[in-house]
Amino acid sequence: MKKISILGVPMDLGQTRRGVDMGPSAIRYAGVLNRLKKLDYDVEDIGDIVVKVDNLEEDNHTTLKNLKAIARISEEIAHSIQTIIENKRFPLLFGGDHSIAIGTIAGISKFYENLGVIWFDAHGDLNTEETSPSGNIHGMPLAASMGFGHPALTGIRGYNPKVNPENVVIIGARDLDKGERELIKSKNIKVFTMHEIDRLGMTRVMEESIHLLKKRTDGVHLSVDLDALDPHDAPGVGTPVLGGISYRESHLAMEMLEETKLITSAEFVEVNPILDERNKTAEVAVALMGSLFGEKLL
Ligand code: EXY
Ligand code: MN
Ligand code: MN
Ligand code: MN
Repeated sequence: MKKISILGVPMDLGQTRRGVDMGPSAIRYAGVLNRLKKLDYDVEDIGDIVVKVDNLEEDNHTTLKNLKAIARISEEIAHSIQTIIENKRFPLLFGGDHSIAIGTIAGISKFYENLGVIWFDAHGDLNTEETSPSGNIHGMPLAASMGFGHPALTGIRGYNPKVNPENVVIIGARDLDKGERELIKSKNIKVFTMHEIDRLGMTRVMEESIHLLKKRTDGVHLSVDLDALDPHDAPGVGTPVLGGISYRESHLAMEMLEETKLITSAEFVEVNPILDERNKTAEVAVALMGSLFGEKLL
């Protein structure tokens, strides 16, 4: 698809560190529009979803922070995505914290019989109300998309589940909670932890991921949490974990995805310019988009 629609979601309600709502601005400032236009795409920036919490909105749920507001905004994200896909354009979202993925996947999934998801992340984002150590919804979007968790999160757009666990591949994990490990085992979710990346190399990890999803799915959503990368390369994230994917490995992964033309939608999340070093993490995100959309040196 040579037509891309950019949608910003300045949402910081899925966690407690302010500043990630400035992620879409930071990514735009890093020059994403020109970068993609140079690759000959028809790119439109449709602006940002309005993320506003009404004081009157009752959000006194104790274990799921900002549940009502996140559920409401997820519906809006899903609605906007639906319009983008109906217009036959590629949805490219900028977060915001990772809770935005609940709305993204809810908007995308009904256009596919069998949606696949590639989830680059230091974390599993597989918690539910019962297993979450924090109550932060950005640690739950992948579970919610597979139908596990609070109905207000799993039921966006009125259907559930959005993704079959067999169609999910997590890459870069190195910080998983007990309940997340149990879900991975019981649902047989494919996870390439940093151990597998070290051992097999990114080439083989991507070959296996692509092979698995190619035969099973008719569309693949790419969700890139910048904390998948090593904090030396991507310091501007709210929940950094040492020992991550290198800058070069992450480019290789994007380049291999580009070669297969497997990806049908994408989001780049958790860029927090307040925690960053001179917009480095937003620039990394834009560079990765360059590779994902076909930038070549020669
Ligand atoms: N597993 C932890 C929690 O659920 O609170 C940390 C989650 C961080 C989620 C980040 C964005 O990927
Ligand atoms: Mn995440
Ligand atoms: Mn993460
Ligand atoms: Mn590059």
